Amino acid sequence: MEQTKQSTSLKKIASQFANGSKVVAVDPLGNGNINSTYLVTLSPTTSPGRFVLQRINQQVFRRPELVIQNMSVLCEHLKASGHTLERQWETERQWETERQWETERRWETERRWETPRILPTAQGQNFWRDETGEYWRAISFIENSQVFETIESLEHAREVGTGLAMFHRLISTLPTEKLADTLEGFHITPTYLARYAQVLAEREGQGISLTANLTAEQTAQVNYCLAFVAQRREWAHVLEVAKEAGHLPLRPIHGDPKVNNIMLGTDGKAVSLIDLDTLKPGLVHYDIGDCLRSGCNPLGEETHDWQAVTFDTERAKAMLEGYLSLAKDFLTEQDYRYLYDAIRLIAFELGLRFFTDYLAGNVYFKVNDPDHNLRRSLVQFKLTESIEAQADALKAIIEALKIAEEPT
Ligand code: GN1
Ligand code: MG
Repeated sequence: MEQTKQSTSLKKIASQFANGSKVVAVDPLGNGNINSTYLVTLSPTTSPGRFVLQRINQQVFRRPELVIQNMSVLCEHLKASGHTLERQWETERQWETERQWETERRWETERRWETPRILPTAQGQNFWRDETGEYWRAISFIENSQVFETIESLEHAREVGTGLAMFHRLISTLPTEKLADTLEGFHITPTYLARYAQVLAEREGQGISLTANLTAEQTAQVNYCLAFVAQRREWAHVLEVAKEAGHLPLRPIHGDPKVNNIMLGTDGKAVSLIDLDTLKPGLVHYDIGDCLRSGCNPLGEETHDWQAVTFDTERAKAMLEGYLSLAKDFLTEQDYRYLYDAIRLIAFELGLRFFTDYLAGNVYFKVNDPDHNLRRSLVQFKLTESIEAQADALKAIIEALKIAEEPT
């Protein structure tokens, strides 16, 4: 009954963006930890027949309209800079000119590339607010492509790296001032450390031990996490110190380029970076680190077998090769210098974010059970440990790639 009610209202919401077409189905899409995402199917005579519908989590994104605005800024930028080479007009149904369907194709690299776009409501608005104040938006669906949860081969790893570089190149000419800071402190590790200290202090203030009511196994896990963070507290400022020192510049970034946000076409080539919620100014190092912590963990970030988690340097090499094949032009000597730290840091940072959320009572990331965030943090900390254990090998890979990519 509940389900029927929910899907009826989802259909009603989806129809705001359907421009008069009949909404046939609204199905959950992907497994995001923050927003709720659906795939909307329109009646078979409609083209394109599908789009993505998303409810923006206002607990996380306090100003959802800015998240949407950033995406529109990107669309405008791509259009203005001529990266929308192929225009497919929706003449059949005589949609307004703003509802043109565009794809970025064969831009410089002779590869198909598409960037998801905001689809307006019939009133021309970029979002729709329901009666409870929730923000909903519609985004174009990238057809003829596939999402993967984990890396399937070294070629896949290479394509994931190439896709990230493709996106970085496309947005590199977008002035950062044009992008709003939609999530203050995002990927600023010292901010996460401060929040962690605050949560620990609050728990202490309640006078209840962190391990009260836990099993012996859970107690050992919590103690492992506490010690893990304590041992890396000082080093965790590394990228922010480099930024402050002027070694690393602010650039537009994706913010969340994990494996399942980099879509591959039917030919196995990267075709799109989706999930543009965290498009904002930042360091490309956050993106590179996030992409590698996600792609080089063969067991995936949701595994229960956290003790077996390792970082695969072969995949890292392939991903970096792919990345540098398109991004070498805009990487400086300093950028290379911080690559290893970035890979180590973003894995650590995500572990810290999950662990803090576990201690805070799971208020940020969606969870399936109360220990979910604890398990996720153990996975990221084990991954960090494996990165640290292979530091020399990873640094040698980066150095060799740097030399290979240097202009002769
Ligand atoms: C969150 O919701 P999702 O899955 O797109 C998070 C990312 C994390 C990721 C870990 C805004 O992304 O930073 O890396 O979970 N997004 C936000 O899976 O915090
Ligand atoms: Mg995301």
